[in-house]
Amino acid sequence: MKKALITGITGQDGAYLSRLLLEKGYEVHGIVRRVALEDPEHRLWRIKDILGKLNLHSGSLESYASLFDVVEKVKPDECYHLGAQSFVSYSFEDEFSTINTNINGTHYILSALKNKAPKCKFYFAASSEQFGQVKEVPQKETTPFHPRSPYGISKVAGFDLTRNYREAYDLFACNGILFNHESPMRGYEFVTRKISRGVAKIKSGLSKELRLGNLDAKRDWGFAGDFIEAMYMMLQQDKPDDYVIATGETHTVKEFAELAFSHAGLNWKEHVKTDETLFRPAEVHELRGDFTKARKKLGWKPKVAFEELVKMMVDEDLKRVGSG
Ligand code: F7E
Repeated sequence: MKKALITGITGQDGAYLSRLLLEKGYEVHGIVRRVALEDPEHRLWRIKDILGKLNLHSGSLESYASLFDVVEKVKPDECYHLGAQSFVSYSFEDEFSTINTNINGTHYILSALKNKAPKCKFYFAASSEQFGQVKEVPQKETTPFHPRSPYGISKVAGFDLTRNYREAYDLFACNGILFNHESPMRGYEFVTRKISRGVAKIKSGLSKELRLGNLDAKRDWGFAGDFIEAMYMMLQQDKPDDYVIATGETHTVKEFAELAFSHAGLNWKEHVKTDETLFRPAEVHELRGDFTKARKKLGWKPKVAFEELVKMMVDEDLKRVGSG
């Protein structure tokens, strides 16, 4: 039985990926913070129904010793490094902690694998935020990086570390440059889930308005359930490589909101208020990914279209607040 180790198993992608790997017959291990183990109701809600099938280990991306211990104990065949401080806005408020945790965490895990499980295949959750002030549209694997946030900078460093461990130490290490990927399991701080939940609360009378930042920002939004399949596929190839995973389509925040509100029979203009304090100090405007390489080499393509994704998220939140 193959063993997989996932950092960030309690997050959106970890929850989808662990289900996929269990279905494929893997023994699935996850690294979680001690506080999460002590408060499973709130912190492990995304993996609540599969907890009995998972092997959770307490550890922190800030502690080399804890990661080393888990890697030594599990000796995984595949490691998916998804854990990070992943909220871009927050990275502007506390750039030191985002940069320290994200860069060191990636470095620690790579080093632990090199020392204790050198045959383990490694996946790094790289990000479209690395393209930042984009040098071309659409962005592909060869597009130069110009990150525009501490988060983006930390991901560029993680990308380079991953590539360097591949080139210098022969580790089977891949970078998945994933564009935004959303689902009903997305955290509330991200704009898509903020909107879908906001719509559900307004529809059910729990709230009247939704405050948003830059409505003109454009993103290439896909479905997380599709994107995690690409992570798995990358580690099943003969050779490690880097891939852009995206839908190739962009939409504005305004379009997302318009569609989400109208799906619930509401007019977004009556409820959405723009709040200047939610604008970012530096924004990335036209992120759109070219996934040709992933399509040709992995045979991957997105299945869920934008409209379907918005409706799925709104429907699920309507159910959760009890008005669906
Ligand atoms: O923002 C705008 C905001 O926070 C999307 C992470 O998974 O994807 C995600 O990063 C856009 C931005 O995601 C609000 O200014 C407007 O332009 O949902 P977001 P993100 O920053 O794109 C990448 C690929 C990652 O790697 C990240 O980890 O929406 N926006 N109004 C707003 N954003 C938020 N959060 N809240 C607003 O009220």
